Amino acid sequence: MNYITDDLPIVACSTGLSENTAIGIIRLSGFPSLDYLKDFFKINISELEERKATFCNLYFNEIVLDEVVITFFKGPRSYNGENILEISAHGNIFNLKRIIESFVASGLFRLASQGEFTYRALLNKKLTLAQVEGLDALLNASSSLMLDQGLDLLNGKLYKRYKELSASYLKLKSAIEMNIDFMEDVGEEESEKLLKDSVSKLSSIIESLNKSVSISSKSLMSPDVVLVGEPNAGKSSLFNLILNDSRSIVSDIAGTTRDFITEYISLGTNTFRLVDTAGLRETTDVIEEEGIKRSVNLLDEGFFKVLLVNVNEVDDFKFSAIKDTSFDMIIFTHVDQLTNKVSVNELSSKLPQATHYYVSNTSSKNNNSELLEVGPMGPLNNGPTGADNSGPIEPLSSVSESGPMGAKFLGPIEPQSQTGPIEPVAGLCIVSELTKNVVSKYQLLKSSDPILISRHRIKIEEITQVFSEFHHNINNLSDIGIISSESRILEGKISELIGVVSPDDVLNNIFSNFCIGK
Ligand SMILES: Nc1nc2c(ncn2[C@@H]2O[C@H](COP(=O)(O)OP(=O)(O)OP(=O)(O)O)[C@@H](O)[C@H]2O)c(=O)[nH]1
Ligand SMILES: [Mg+2]
Repeated sequence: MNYITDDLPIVACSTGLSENTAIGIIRLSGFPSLDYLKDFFKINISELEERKATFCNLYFNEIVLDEVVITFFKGPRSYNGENILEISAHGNIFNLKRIIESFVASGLFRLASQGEFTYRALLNKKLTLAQVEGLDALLNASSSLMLDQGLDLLNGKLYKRYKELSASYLKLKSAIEMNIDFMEDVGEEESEKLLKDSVSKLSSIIESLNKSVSISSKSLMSPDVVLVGEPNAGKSSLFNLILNDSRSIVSDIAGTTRDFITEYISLGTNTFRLVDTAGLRETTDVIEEEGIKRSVNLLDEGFFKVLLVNVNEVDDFKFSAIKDTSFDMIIFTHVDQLTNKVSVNELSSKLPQATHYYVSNTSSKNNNSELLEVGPMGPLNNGPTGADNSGPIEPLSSVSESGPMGAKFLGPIEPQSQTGPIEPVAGLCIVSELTKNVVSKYQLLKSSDPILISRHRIKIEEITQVFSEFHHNINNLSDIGIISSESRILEGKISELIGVVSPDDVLNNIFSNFCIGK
């Protein structure tokens, strides 16, 4: 797609043509004056007041096409700097198409390309590249985080961080120039101090930007809550419990779920994809193996990772592909089938790392929770006070609550912080604990100012890399000529990030995402 287009007047529907709606908005842009439109409106069109809605008929070849409301935005005080007329017509798809075809058939307008209204706004300096990218994010976002990012770009919040980067770079550049040209006037010590100070300021800005891109954008934009575990651990049971529906097949045949199953859940203002996966085990069955491979991939990319473990089978836990995964939650299931006294804390030490540990049945069965001992647990349980906590937990029935479908929940266990006997939290069930943890992790990541636009992420990574070499050379007191030439590479990258330099492929990439009429 090539966006170096002509400047002919263009027309498009800005509200989409995929289904009938009450109102559809057609936009005309780039016409020389209102007089240009006189054959379409029998009112005194050239006297039309700016930014004021006017009800009138729309004509083509002397025939009324529709009753419409028109609003005129005179360039350069318009969205893209050109004369724009917005026509609110009846939103029947056929009606809107007929109107657009009439404008094109008149020979006075051509159909706009994707994003062409906005492209003209960029050319006419009504929007910066960052704002255009913000619009792109806003129009194509599939998560509330991406919507927020779009707004941050549009209103310049993110751009402010980039400006700070650019200003800090310029300070460094002048410190380098001073070092080359005016060292004798300023003095060696002063000049080197200036250089070091400006490098360290720039370094902290780049570090903070780098932090903002270090979180996987996939996991933030389409966050998956992934349930994994060995066959029969109770993944599908928990999946159904969360959905309050028998969506996934539950059976005592190990390997029931062969491929992953997904459903969307709304928590707060965010939507998460809940994923039930194939039980992890070594297998010679090719199809099951493929299902397991997919499960592990989903886990790697997942936003919130939950490991379910049958509390009776921890010693057998051996699935190597996930042993280095850091889980958000480990849930010990099948508590009701306990036959021997076990220590949850001891069991945890045989499993991958996790932030939270829970004990909960995932199906309604009798329990043997008096056999479950929470603590002491060695290194994982060294809390601040170091108190001994070897007591068995309270019997399940007295402290837990039946969740949907009769699930029993024994309470959260926080090995790192727990010092006394675990007091299971009454009145909670595992589903609400899980959802609470998912939401709070998402809120935490959201508050860390992540940058999600992929072009920005790539540029920030490039800047970090170039800067690290540059920094190395400064620290090693390399030749100031080399430092100066490296700083120019850095400058180029920063300019690209800010959008001062926007190669055609960048523009094409952005605008190819836009819908027609924007
Ligand atoms: N006693 C008891 N049974 C449970 C518990 N959770 C699940 N089950 C039962 O264990 C069996 C396996 O449960 P699923 O939910 O199908 O297990 P899964 O992890 O999805 O298993 P695969 O799909 O084979 O990987 C079913 O018969 C469940 O009813 C629990 O906490 N206690
Ligand atoms: Mg299953």
